[in-house]
Amino acid sequence: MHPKPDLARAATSAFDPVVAQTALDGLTAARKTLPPHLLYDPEGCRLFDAITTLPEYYVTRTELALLRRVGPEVAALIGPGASVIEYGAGSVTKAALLLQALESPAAYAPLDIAEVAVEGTVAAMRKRFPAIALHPIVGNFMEPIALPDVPQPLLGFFPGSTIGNLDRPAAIAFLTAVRQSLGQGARFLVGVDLPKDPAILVPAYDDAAGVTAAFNMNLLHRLNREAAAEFDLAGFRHEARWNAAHSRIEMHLCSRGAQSVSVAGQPIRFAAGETIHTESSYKHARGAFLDMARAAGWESEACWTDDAQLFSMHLLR
Ligand code: AVI
Repeated sequence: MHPKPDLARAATSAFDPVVAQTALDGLTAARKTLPPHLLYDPEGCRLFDAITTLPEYYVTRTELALLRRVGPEVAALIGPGASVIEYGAGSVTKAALLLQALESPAAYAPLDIAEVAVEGTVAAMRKRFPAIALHPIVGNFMEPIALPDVPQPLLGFFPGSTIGNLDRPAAIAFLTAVRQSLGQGARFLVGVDLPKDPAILVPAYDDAAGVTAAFNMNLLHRLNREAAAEFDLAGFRHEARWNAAHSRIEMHLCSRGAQSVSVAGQPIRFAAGETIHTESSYKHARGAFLDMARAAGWESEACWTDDAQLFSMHLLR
């Protein structure tokens, strides 16, 4: 039984009982953890946008360059008149690159749980692609979803290596749900970050300007606001670790000393050096990714990487 949030705290205007319960569940576990989706409040989204342009964060610029390079090959494999379903709605630039590369695409449908994100993406696309039918879809992409009636062939799109933020069972569940939604005959284009030297990986998640640290620490600000928590931010520091056994970068918030922090009225004790694990970013080699894709019913049609082998783009069918 997990402790319940102190509902008297609900009087705080920004208090969110779901965030508070999620925080208590994670912080009372044997190994303290918080789900990565909590990183993305409006300030977290702003900081993540800033991360994508950092010199150390090779992920975004490498994927953009790869997409520019392989766009014509993707277009030749898909053929004319395709409808693109994007899982998540945070990457107007990447979706625009894909639509530009395809031969007379018929429709674009971004799917996201956040209605504002979907509407914003559709508004940006309407200006750039007035001839393409736009279908905003609000929903949870971890579940099979009824798609709008759009012309075939269907091309799912999931850039950014966001799949790396899911552990293996969740990644397989996601790939299975997408397969069920898109149906037989569809393709799925997925951006997947590759394993590489930790000397490149660790700075990408612990940059010199401290933007990723601010992104991680912002989670404590959020809990102070939305979970009636009393974190003293000076008592924690950001840490990025390469976990070779699991081929993943982990982000942690490390307690600088022994302390007790009240969260929704419950005392949460930290030993000196104890951490809250806030995010995993799995780096999948080609075979490891395809193994998960096959477990979800997909086959490989093509796989491209940049010359430095930093990032991969998989086309599944
Ligand atoms: C969104 N996701 C793919 C990013 C990543 O690289 O795992 C999130 C991120 N966390 C810290 N920096 C970037």
